[in-house]
Amino acid sequence: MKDKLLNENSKIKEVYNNPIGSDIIKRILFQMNKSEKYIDNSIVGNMKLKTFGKLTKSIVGEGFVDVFLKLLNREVGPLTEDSKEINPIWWKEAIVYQIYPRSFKDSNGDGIGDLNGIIEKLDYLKDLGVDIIWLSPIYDSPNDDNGYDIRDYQKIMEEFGNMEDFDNLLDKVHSKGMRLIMDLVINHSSDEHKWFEESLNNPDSPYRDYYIWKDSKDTNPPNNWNSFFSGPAWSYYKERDQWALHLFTKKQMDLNWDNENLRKDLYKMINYWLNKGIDGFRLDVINYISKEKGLPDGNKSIGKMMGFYGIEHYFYGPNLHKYLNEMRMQTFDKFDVVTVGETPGIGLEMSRFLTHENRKELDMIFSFDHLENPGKVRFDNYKYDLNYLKKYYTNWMENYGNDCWMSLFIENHDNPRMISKVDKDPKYRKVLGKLLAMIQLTLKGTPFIFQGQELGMINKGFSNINQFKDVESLNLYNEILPELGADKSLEKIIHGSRDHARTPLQWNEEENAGFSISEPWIYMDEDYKEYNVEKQLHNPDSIINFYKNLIKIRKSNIALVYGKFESACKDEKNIFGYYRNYENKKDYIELNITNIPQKRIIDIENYKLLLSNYKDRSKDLREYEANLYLYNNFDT
Ligand code: ISL
Ligand code: CA
Repeated sequence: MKDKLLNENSKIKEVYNNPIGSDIIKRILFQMNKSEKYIDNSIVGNMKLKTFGKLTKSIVGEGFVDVFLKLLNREVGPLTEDSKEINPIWWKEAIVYQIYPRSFKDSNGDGIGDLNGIIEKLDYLKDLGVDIIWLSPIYDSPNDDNGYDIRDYQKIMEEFGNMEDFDNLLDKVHSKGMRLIMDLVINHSSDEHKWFEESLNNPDSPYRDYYIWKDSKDTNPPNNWNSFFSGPAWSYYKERDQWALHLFTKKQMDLNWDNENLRKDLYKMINYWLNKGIDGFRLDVINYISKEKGLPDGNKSIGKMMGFYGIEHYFYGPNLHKYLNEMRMQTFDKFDVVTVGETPGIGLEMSRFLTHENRKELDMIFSFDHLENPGKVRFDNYKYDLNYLKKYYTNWMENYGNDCWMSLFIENHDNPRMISKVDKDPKYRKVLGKLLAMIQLTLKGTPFIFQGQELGMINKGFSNINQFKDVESLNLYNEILPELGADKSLEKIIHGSRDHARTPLQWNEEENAGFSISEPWIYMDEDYKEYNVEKQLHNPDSIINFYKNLIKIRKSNIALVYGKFESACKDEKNIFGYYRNYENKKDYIELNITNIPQKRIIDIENYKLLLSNYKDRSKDLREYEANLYLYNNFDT
């Protein structure tokens, strides 16, 4: 690799041909809402990196080229030729369902969901067609960030139950033929974790160096990095006369992965859970674990553009691949389990390095580049254009390769509901919910359904800042309040708050939506009276039943799992059409991704309709119409 190192005399097009370079350039263009045609332009393409740096200095600022080169020249090693065939394995065929335990089902009437509540509903999940359940964190935690701040990795959060309840849950999940994966939050721990307390207070502690400590820089924080949840990423502790790094809240302290003993302790803890028989992990912000040596200041332009300073020094850090491979060999690789890494900011090419089967790092990752339209961020008020989703998925379907496997998701506990992003008009809620299901369950990859998605849940009718619970929303509100004033600040929070996804699952039309006999821990509106599980299970035309049918079809139709993706109308706007081909089987998926009727592009005469979100047939495609066909022209 060494002879291929890029330097400041390299041309922009060479940089673009480097996998990491291509990801970063695409990311920047995305953030600026600029087309990739920029790079194809031969004047730009032939420009040397240093010239580009000089010309754009007023935009990208000092030092940009250096930072960029450092990322480009990360030792990532070559990838082998793409395999001809996909390696079949259980988790590629599975349907995953994400549970946010606090809001799934309350069994003991304290208004908070719990493990026994989940046990009560296992038959519901089984019946839906779920194969793997992913639990957001259930470990002991002071709940500064709803369990993503872990105090004790080997203890269950009291509100959720105890270890006996957990063992019981795991047993029941397995006895029903499903699997269970846990959330693993190891970029940081709670400041109430005993490691942190020791690291802070005891100079002789073996845990002294388990966190990222640094001296002041002229009485200021050690660098300009900021937290994802407002304010600086550093807190000063007088006990050590030093600052500790926290990329998230003040109570989520970043662990020092460069310390070998810390890594060993983490692997021990991971093996504790694997030995219990769980089936894998979702790894929280796992691409942030390795930070650049010396923790240099973040580039100001990148910081301004991304909204966060310092990110280029840890989102794809120097030892990331090494640590992931080491962790896998010490833990996961000894068991038959699946891992999926949550990796904000990681593009397709980097992702290939993280998930390529030969490299033994992660099985899948969550890429986030499809959750907002180009140039937009979560807190912006805009209507999401599904043409972008089509472009994003088409690119991944065509270029991710047979040795990597994609995770397919459009919602999780960190994002507003997808239906609300695309079209708030209630008359389209049902067809749109089904269209989104059709996309997610017919593409190549493992679908991750977030609780409530199967009901077509939408954003909540929040109207007052006091209704919000999420630390991100509350911190952001306080940060923007002085400049924007109360009304505008509230409006922004309402657009982007993670709390939209965190309200109780709507089970029936009884009080508190059948979630709890007491008032739930978080606000909920009246939507459950119409949109709830019980009602939908009884209605053959409901979104839930659409999901159920779709999952059944997928499971009996191997082309929908391993079939090759073939675009049917790549360049036509407003229609998303594709085939899934597998030996002599072929499916065709036809989607109108707008609320305006569209002319059909592919003649469907020889196709047999398997499922549609409209009852009758028509010549043109109606608003958000979604059809799944089987090609009917084979003899077998
Ligand atoms: O919301 C974000 C920043 O504004 C996202 O970048 C998000 O924080 C990121 O996807 C990481 O999320 C995960 O780690 C967080 C936790 O709050 C989220 O719930 C979790 O999914 C810190 O542990
Ligand atoms: Ca409870």
